[in-house]
Amino acid sequence: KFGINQALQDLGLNVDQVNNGTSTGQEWFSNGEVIESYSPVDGALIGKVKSTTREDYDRVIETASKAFKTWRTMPSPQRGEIVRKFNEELRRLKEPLGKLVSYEMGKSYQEGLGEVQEMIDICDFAVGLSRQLHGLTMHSERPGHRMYEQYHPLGIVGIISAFNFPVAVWSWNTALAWVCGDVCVWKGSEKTPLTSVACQNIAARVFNDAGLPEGISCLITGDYRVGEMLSKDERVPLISATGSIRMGKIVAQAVAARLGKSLLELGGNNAIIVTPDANIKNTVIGAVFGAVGTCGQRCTSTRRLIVHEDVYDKVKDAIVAAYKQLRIGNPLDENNHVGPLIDKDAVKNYQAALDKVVEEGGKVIVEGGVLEGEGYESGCYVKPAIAEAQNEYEIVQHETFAPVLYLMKYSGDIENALALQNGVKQGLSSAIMTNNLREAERFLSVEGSDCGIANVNIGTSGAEIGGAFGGEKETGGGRESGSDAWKIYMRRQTNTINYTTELPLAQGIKFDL
Ligand code: UN1
Repeated sequence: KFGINQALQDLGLNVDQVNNGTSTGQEWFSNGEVIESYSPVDGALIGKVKSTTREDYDRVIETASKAFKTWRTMPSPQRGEIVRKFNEELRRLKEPLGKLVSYEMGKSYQEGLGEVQEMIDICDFAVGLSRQLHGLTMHSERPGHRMYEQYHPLGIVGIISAFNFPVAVWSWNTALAWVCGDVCVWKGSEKTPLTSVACQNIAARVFNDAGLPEGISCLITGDYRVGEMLSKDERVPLISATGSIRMGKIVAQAVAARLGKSLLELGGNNAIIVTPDANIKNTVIGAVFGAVGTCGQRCTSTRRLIVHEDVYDKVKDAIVAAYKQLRIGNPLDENNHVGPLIDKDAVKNYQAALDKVVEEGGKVIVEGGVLEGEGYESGCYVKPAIAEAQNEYEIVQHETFAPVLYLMKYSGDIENALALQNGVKQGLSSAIMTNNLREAERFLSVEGSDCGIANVNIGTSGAEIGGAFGGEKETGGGRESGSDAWKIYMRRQTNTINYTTELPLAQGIKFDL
């Protein structure tokens, strides 16, 4: 039987090393109330981590501000070298870290490993990027002048992450921010404090071994009150926050009130459009993984399946048949497809969503329910459910972080499917299953999907790190991870240099003295 002591030991830690939730590197100090971590896998109390007080927080920010002065002067390829070393540690510890993620959060071991792989991939990306923090040069309108732009580090980056990707989202931010020359203060989820502490230990060791000062990687722990310290703090120029739309609106307003920058990655309400000539086998794989993977707790999880009437019954039967094959149970047992929800509150939200969809007129076609008995003692295991529903139902408009899939029908052409797909407030991920070029291109066109991610013939979840990740509308507009997402972690400076003996003014203005 897998236990927490084993998990920590495999990571080179012991229980005494994981009871402080505040750290600037080698220094761990925390004087706030104790947060208890229960594994949703077996219900065991697996850790008690002290949260961050205001005094602890100020000490972190002061140390981070000091560290920034050193870190920002190090050439970025050398910073990349540190990220490379951090990556070597991640590669070495991939299995135990993946297991801890799986045990504390409840996602399958395969997905825990996948999450650590995302960390490894973003570090590789960041190392290359450390030699490519390019600005443009432009031609000046004045003779004997040169213009160019350069990117400088911002300072302290505050990272607020959620329980569902307890390690990867931190790394998407930190790996880029570090090569950009920023220092990071991370508030992980209070639902997964041990994974945060484990990651901070790995990072701290790497920075310390390289002879770098305290404060480049910092951890703070606690609930929204600790998040609020960050979002209101003028010393923190950028807040990158991942979580609910409700949380995002609060953070965005606090950061905007001080004219800080925010990067928001909030809820999704992701749909797959299934067209008449879709490959049904691939549709089923994409939709089922999208809906039940991570027990429906990804921001990219598939919530809605918009199926053309010509193939509706066929798709419905195939999906229902696939759900019958799902094995629900301990996520560390690789025979299972679906693990538990994060906690009992999540179970309540799941049940409420199923009640609500029926109340609004929906028809449950794959029954849900909470599992009981041997192996399900934590009370967090639920059956993935499917309901036929209408897009305008209030519950369908809302993101429920659970394995509940809404099935709906469209008729006529792709416009009608697009109207449904775009007819929600969120705009993260979207997909179309089609072999029809016109439909695929229409879906990707200016009149198509309004989401930050639009996929053809793959599902809504499981984005690669190389692309910019994020979404529109209430998803918050931020972009993390690949492409040029790094730019938000830096400040852009436009430089004009006059190498003549004259001082001509721009716009041809004459000003003779
Ligand atoms: C999230 O759920 O917050 O695209 C991130 C995906 C993963 C990341 C999800 N690569 O599903």
